[in-house]
Amino acid sequence: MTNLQTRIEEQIDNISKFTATPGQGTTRLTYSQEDKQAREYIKNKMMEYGLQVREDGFGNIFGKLDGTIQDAPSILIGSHFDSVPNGGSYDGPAGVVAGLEVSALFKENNLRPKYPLEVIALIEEEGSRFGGGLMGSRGMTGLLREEDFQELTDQNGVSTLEAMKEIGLDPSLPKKRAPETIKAYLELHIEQGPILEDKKIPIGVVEAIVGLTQFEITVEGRAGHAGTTPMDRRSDALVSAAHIIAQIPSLAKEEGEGTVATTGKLNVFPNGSNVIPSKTVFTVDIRSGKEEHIKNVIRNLNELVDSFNKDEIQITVSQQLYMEPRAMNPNIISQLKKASSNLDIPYCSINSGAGHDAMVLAEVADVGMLFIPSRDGVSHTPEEWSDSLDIAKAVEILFETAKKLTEVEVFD
Ligand code: HGY
Ligand code: MN
Ligand code: MN
Repeated sequence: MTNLQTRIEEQIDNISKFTATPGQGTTRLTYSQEDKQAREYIKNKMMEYGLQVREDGFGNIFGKLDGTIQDAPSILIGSHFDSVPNGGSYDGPAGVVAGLEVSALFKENNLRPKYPLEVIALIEEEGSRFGGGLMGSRGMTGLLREEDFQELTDQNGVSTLEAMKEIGLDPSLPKKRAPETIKAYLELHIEQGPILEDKKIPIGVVEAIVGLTQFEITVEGRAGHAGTTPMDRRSDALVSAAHIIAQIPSLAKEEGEGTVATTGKLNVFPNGSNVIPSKTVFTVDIRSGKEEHIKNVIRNLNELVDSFNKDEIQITVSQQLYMEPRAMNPNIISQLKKASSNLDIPYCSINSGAGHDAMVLAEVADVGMLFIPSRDGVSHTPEEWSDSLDIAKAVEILFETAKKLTEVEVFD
């Protein structure tokens, strides 16, 4: 095993230890104690690799290698470091570690870039604590307004600002980053699907990322005694929600073209086995490669909800995230492909069914993404695994590409 591969494995393994559910996968919610541990680890690594470390007012972490051109825009390289509940070790950290190792190669080869290289570790990409997702990148690019950020609370009613302060973060630090300070963004991510493994190809060069939207739907009825309330005198919030949820997969199947729809979260109140539920809150996640399909499913979902919004059942729908499908930058795509060919690393083009911070950064900068295979195509589970050899290959490709984009000065 190469030195690079060993360093990659060690870092992925160390970061995976920062979990609230040891032995049951990675649970690292934003601004949690596990976030704080991972943050300290990442910042120490950045310092060890000679980078200037800072955090912004959202808690995004930046490790900068200065360029020779004064005040030049940076090439950002990284990913997120939060997780889904009971997720895997590679979703996010593989990209952060790849960014760190690209910067280490700059240091080892004593390279001075003209444009700065910045390793970034972004918060709340998954939305597992505050909902929606892509929060760190949306905040940094201004897509999420500061006032909306401050309004966000988790399911215990803890606000973003309170949670930040609990782990010693300073929300008064600069938040939105001027777009002109970013020249490009590169991200390595695990594929989270079966394509690369089926094709036995180690690298996917991402062409486009699906559009996605997330809703939180609240159904309100009336609590009652499970034993004494006659069946014809109930306003059962869970039964209405169940009817809606059961029909959501067919909304996506009828739309076709790879459209998907998922209910991943369902909370029942007051959640007593002998109490007729007074309220349920559930999520709906809709994705497609074409925006028209997303809009069609949204329209059909609203019609479905309206058909249950009657008698003593009240239903409210709140949209938490909407991102159009996003193509990666053609110039960066060709640079990633050229670097792969020059390094004799097999690659193919691939589209992303998962959302990524890259789709947000694409609003303000040129963006490129690489995928590596996920074993058995699984992700968002403790079984998630990718080969450090593939991560090392991606690091080499990103290193070649970053040297070009930062216009490294070649000393003869
Ligand atoms: O949901 C997604 O696609 C990503 O894992 N946040
Ligand atoms: Mn991810
Ligand atoms: Mn994920």
